[in-house]
Amino acid sequence: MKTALITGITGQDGAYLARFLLGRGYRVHGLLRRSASADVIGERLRWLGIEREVEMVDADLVDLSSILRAVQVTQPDEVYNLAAQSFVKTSWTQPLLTGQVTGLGAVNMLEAVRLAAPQARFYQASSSEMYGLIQAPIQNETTPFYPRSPYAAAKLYAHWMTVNYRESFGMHASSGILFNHESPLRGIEFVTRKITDGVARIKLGLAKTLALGNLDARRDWGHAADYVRAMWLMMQQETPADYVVATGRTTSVREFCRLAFAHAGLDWEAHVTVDPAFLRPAEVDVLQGDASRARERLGWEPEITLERMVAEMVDADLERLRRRGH
Ligand code: NDP
Ligand code: GDR
Repeated sequence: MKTALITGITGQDGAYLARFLLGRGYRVHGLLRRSASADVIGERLRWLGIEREVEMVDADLVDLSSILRAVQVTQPDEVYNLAAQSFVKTSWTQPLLTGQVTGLGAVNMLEAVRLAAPQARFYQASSSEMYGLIQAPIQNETTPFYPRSPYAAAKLYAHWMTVNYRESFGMHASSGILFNHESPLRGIEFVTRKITDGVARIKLGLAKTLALGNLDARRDWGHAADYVRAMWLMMQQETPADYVVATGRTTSVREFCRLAFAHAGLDWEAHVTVDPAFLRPAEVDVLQGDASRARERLGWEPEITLERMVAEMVDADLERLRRRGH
C-alpha cells in the first residue's frame, strides 16, 4: 500500500486528490492546521464522504518543525504540496503572509522531504498565474513567466525552488503548472463559484443582483477532478518534470455568467452589476494553456466540459441552499 501526504487537504484540490488516491488504495495523510472553529475537517471532505478515511496530522506550512515531524511520522511515498494562500486578490492586502505560505512554505516542504523522506516523490502546485502578462498567446512549459500579483510572484519562487531541488539534490520533484480549475467545492470568493452561488440565490429569490469585477477577463477553466488525476500521473513517471495542465479553451467571465444563469433559466444581463471594488491593482487579462506535453507523456486529457461543470456547480449551489433552508 502506498502512502501519500497532502498539504492543503481541506481545500478544493486536496479533497478531490484525497478521494482519487483512496480510490487507488493509498493510505492518505493530510496536513491540518489548528483552527479555533469546531469544524476543522471541513465541509469538502464531508461533501465527498471521505472525512473518516483520511488521517490528519497537525502542522502548519510556515512552521518547519511541524512539517518535518509530519513527514517523519507519515513516511510518505508521495507528497503533494497543495497548501497556499491561494486567493490572488488577497495577496495584495496580505503580501507577506502570501510570500511566507505560498512561497517559503513550499521550501519548508522541500526541506522536510529532503531531510526526512528523501526518496519520496514531490508535487508542487504551480500556477498559470505565473504567466501573468502573457508573453505568448498560448502558454506552454517554455513560455516565459511574468507574474502580476504577490501571489504569482510567490508561486514563481516556489516553482523555481522545486526545479532547483530536483537539479541540486536529485529529488523526484515535479511542478504542475495548472490553469484555473473549478468544481462545486471551489472557494466561494473565486469568480466561478461566486457566480454559481449568486445564480442559485437569485433563482431561489434570496437575492436580486450579483456584483462582479472585470467581466472581460478570460480564463482556461477546467474541472478539479480531472486536474488531480494529472497530478498523480506526474508522480508515476520515472523522470520528474514540469507540466502544463489546461483544456486549451479560453472563456470570458461574461460568457461564464451567461452559461450559469442560462442553466437556471435566467438572463444574466438582468442581474449582474459591475462594482469597481472587485477590480484588481493589476489584472491577468487572458490565459490559454497548451497541455501537449501532459497529453503526450502522461496520456492525460480533460474529460469534463465547461458546460457540464457549470451545470454541476449551479445544481450543487441550489441543493446546498435548499438543504440549508436558505
Ligand atoms: P484552496 O484555497 O481551496 O485550498 C488551500 C489549502 O491550503 C487549504 O487546505 C488551506 O487550509 C491550506 N493552507 C493555507 N494556509 C496554510 C498554512 N499556513 N498551513 C497549512 N495549510 C494551509 O486551494 P485549491 O485547492 O484551489 O488549490 C490548491 C493549490 O493549487 C494551491 O496551492 C493553489 O494556489 C494552487 N493552484 C490552484 C488552482 C486552481 O485553479 N484551483 C490553479 C493553479 C494552482 P485551511 O482549510 O485551513 O484554510
Ligand atoms: P484567479 O481566480 O485570480 O484566476 O486565480 P478568480 O476566480 O479569483 O479570478 C478569475 C478572474 O475573474 C475576474 N473577476 C473576479 N474574480 C473574483 N474573484 N471575484 C469577482 O467578483 C470577479 N469579477 C471578475 C478576476 O479579475 C480574474 O481575472 C485562481 C486561483 O485559484 C489561484 O490560486 C490559481 O493559481 C489560479 O486561479 C490559476
